Amino acid sequence: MHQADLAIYAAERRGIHDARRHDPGVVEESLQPARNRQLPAIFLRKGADMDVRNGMGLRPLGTSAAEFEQDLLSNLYYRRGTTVESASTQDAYETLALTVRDRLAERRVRTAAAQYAANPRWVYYLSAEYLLGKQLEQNMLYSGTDRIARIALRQLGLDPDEVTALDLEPGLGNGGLGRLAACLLDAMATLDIPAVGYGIRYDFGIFKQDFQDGRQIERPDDWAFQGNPWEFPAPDDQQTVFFYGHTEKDAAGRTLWIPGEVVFAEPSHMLVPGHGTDTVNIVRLWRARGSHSSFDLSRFSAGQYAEAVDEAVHAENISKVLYPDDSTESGRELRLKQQYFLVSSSLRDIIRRFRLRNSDWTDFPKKTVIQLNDTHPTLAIPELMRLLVDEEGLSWDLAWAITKQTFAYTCHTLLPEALETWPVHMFERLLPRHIEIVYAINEIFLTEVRNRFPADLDRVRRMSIIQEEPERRVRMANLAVVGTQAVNGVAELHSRLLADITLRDFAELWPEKFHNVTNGISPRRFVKMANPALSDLITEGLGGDAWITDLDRLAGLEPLAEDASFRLRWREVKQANKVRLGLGDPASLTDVMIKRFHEYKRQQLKLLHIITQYHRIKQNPGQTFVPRTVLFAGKAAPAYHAAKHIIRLINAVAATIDADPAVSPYLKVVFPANYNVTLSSLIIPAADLSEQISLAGKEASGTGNMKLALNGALTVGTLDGANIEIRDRVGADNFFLFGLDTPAALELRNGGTYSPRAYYEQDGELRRALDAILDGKFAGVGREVADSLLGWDEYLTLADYRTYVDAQDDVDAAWQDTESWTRRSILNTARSGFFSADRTVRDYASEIWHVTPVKVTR
Ligand code: 26W
Repeated sequence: MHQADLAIYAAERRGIHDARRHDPGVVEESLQPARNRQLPAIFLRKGADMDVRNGMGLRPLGTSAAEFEQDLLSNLYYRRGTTVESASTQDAYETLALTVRDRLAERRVRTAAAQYAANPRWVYYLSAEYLLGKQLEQNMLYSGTDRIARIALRQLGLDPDEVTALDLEPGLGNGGLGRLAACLLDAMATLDIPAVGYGIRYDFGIFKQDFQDGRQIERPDDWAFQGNPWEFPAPDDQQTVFFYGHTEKDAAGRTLWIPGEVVFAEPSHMLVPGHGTDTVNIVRLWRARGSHSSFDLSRFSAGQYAEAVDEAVHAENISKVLYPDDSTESGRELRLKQQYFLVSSSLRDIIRRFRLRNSDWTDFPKKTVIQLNDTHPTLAIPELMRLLVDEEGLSWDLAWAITKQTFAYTCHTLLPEALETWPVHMFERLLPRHIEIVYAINEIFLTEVRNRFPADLDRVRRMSIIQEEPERRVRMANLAVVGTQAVNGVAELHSRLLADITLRDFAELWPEKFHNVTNGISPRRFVKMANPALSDLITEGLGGDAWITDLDRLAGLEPLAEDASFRLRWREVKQANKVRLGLGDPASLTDVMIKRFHEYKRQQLKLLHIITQYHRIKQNPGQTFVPRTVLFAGKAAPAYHAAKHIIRLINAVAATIDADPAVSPYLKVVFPANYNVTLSSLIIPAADLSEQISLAGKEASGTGNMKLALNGALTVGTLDGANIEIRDRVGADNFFLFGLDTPAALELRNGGTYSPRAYYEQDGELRRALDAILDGKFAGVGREVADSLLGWDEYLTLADYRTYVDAQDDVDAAWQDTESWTRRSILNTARSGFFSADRTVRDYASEIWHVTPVKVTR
């Protein structure tokens, strides 16, 4: 916004501010379009007489293939403006998407009506990342149109697989945190919980990964280049977001923020259907737009084309691209801008929804619970304070009481470098009002700490939201704990380590605030959709498909593990899934390690086992070995060079083995590029062995481990994250355990005695493996990897090498007893019902959210 406009704007705010000082009812109409919009009568009609279709006089959408075909045709003509003859496959795809979407949109209307009528307590999930996966197959399944759609397409002479192949995957996340958010939204809808997910509609999602001479290269992910048929833009719900500028005190001593930059946040939402219910919630994603006057016509007509759009580009940069880091903070100001953009627009939208049915602020926390998905949306705490105190005129104390009751915080990591802190100077420049509010919150908080722990200056220094040394920074995790009513980890061990170590001071001050909610996954996405053959066998075995929304019913498979014919069919399904994947020999043991690359996840340890096996096969030409296909998949953050060295070495080792006829019959390493939700759904059903080998105490939970166990893979893993709970439930006999546990790892790491070289000296196989790398045996690459392992070896890879290789020998031995392996595979599935995201959401609902479902009537 031009200086001139900003000045007018500042005057207007001062005007409103003064006006409001006298009459709080005054609202900035000019800024907030559509506020206090009257609810259409239909929303106010109560209960049973709520027949939307007839209330809205709409013909019900057909459920037969013929009626679906009719709708396809009319959408092709009226919404795509083309005919069957001249339709492109993209036309057919968009038309199919719209025709399926309509059936969910009808439910959405009824859901919105039922939820507004109920005026419930809402769950708002604030996340900087969502890995939603492809939408078409999901929405066809949830709308029950998958069968009739395929028939209708064929009727029109179109190939369903060719059309559905055009579906796009919104890659608006990095890994575990983003996919968990999507699984939880799916479960909230399936459990009829009134909920809205809020996020950012990045123009460019997680980069596309490719390999060039074994190196990872990144390409921009222009995911919605062809448009996205699954979103509903809602420009009339646009919000205004401020940045920079300064604050002023008015005569009454109230604070006014005069921004230096004003950006518009335009929302679009995607439908989040529940399975087996009519509830359809939404995820609302914000996109940054320049203000109306951000295009400078005078400059344009002067030929200054770039300058003319400079401001608009500057504004739109905020939601341009997802930050591809998943463990190290970028520290970039644009990232902080993204985080504030998300929370300010979302809170204004949340307040708009609250105001539709409520007018007493003290009811706000009764009607609203906001879950912060890690520290990334923590600015929501000072932002709600600013809106309540500065804009709504509430007293500080009332505002603070409301704020603390409204928010809850989930921590997803234990890595110190992943706990975000922002420089105070950046805060002062970008968010001048928020740093004032953070200081005020900190003052109140530290007073409580000093009262409770008098004279414990160290504790005050540790707990302060403001880090003083070496640089003044805002500790977002501390702010998140102080400003919320509940804090949780994502697996039992993780939550315990948070309370005992990472956030110990806070757990001693507020023990009642700390909870555990073990992660879960969507059985619809990762069993029903990813593994239809297994789903059909399970449904047959259990005599019905109620398990899809009641996963504990999988326990009914236990007796079938003793049934040889059921075991045979179980193996046939796995075999078919391997053939479908088409990577490696389907008869071999498919050993899978799929996750983001990070040294704590220890893909380097898997590599040492592969090289060891390679040497064993080379040195024992006559001996037979269990044929294995080792499959890696995953991306490394572009700036994470140590992880990229590991990727390069894996590709070099894979090529070396492939080229060696003495070894390749027994060992193959495959590394499909561009791991994402779609690829995970292809790999997981084909896996025999699940690699969960992180250093104990480092992986907060893991969710891939749950997906693989539910699809019948056996786990080789450490006592880390949710591995522990998986092993406790599937049984120690059905899990290959190895390695140091957390106390032993902490002891070895912090005891100052750990010498990786000692392990190299004393273990011949380990030495030969590392020497092979150092001697350049694998295309001369990997020296950096070997050097770091023989140097500091941060994640004790060499210390766990021997027990890991021994565990892998146990795997080979177990694999050779096919019937017993299949039995253990069935028991893994049967005993993993606990890891449903539905159970996770039920835990959040009963322990933290205290919400009740709203049934959507037909
Ligand atoms: C500041 C950069 C950044 C970005 C993302 C730091 C940390 C993150 C995420 C918290 C990392 C993440 O995805 N954590 C994973 O969250 C999953 C869901 O709870 C867990 O299952 C994984 O163990 C955890 O690594």
